[in-house]
Amino acid sequence: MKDKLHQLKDTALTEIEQANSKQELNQVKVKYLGKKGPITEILRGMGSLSKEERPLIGKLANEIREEIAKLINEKEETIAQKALEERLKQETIDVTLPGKKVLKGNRHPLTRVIEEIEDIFIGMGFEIAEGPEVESDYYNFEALNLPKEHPARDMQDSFYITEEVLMRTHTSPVQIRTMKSKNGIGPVKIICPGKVYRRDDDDATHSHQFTQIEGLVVDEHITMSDLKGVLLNFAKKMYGEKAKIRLRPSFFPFTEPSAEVDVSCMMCGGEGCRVCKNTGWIEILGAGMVHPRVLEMSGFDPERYTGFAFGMGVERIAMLKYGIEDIRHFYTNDLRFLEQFKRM
Ligand code: FA5
Repeated sequence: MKDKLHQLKDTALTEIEQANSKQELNQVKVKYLGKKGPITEILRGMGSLSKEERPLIGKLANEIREEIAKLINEKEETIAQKALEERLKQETIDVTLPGKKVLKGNRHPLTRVIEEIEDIFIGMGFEIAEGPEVESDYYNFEALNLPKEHPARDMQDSFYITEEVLMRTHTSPVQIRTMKSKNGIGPVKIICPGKVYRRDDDDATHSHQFTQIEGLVVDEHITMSDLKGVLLNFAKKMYGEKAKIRLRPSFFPFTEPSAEVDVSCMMCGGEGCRVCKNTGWIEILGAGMVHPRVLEMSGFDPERYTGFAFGMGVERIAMLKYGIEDIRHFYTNDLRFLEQFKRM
């Protein structure tokens, strides 16, 4: 019986030694320490032993069972430790590997130009005013001296929502809203940047949605020379100290007199080139002295107050600044185009 127990111990030790996984070790545990295992069987058959043998064999069987259990526990820990080491090895972070590049966005060229223009005018004491893109016929046309059926409405083909509501065709309605909010008391000195909409066919220089910046100054003793001075300063800040401007007579129902304003060609410095069609000048905005009727309709006394206003297309200014030949580049969001403005 003694020999049988020692033999049992030897095979159990070999099997524990050879077990390489938790499952294999579990099988060994069940085989030797389970209720139907050989040691339990020996202990159960003790009744057939002699009185002297019984305590000896009982003691030995218990010792061997304890030793097997101890070894199984130790092996369990070794296997768990090994598994942990294996996992840690696999999960090791290699800090020397190059990191994943995080793509950084940049400001849209139109946003840049809007901010640049805003900064120039803020530097001259202007404030920024905003208004709704969905506008009433009254603010977009009527209050700007463009009554219904006025032929000059054809200058701005419109997207109507109802008879009385439309997508604003220019930023000029913000002039009216601002003047009305002042209850007839000057001064007013604002610029109004924002999106505008026209039923124009899209081509290289026209878009059905584009951006304008409007300017308005109303106070006592404002003259056309104030308008010229402000616009000349703007041109110099935007296109360089050598920039010149010229005013050509024009017509807008909301200004009298009205003018188209040209800036000396920034490509050739006024010499004449393809961009300025050899004239040396490029048209950048419309302007004029606020029509007395517009002042009156907005609550200002035209006997006391005068004012000037101007409106420019931001895309046009940006195209000239960066040499962009097609307005549609601003809206198609082709990264190859946008990324060129990353470092500017
Ligand atoms: C106006 O919209 C007047 N409200 C400007 C103004 C304000 C004049 C205050 C006097 C006093 P005009 O329709 O010319 O004017 O438009 C102004 C600028 O918007 C143009 O010079 C041009 O640069 C730009 N523009 C006009 N239509 C389009 C279009 N479809 N796509 C892109 N830019 C356009």
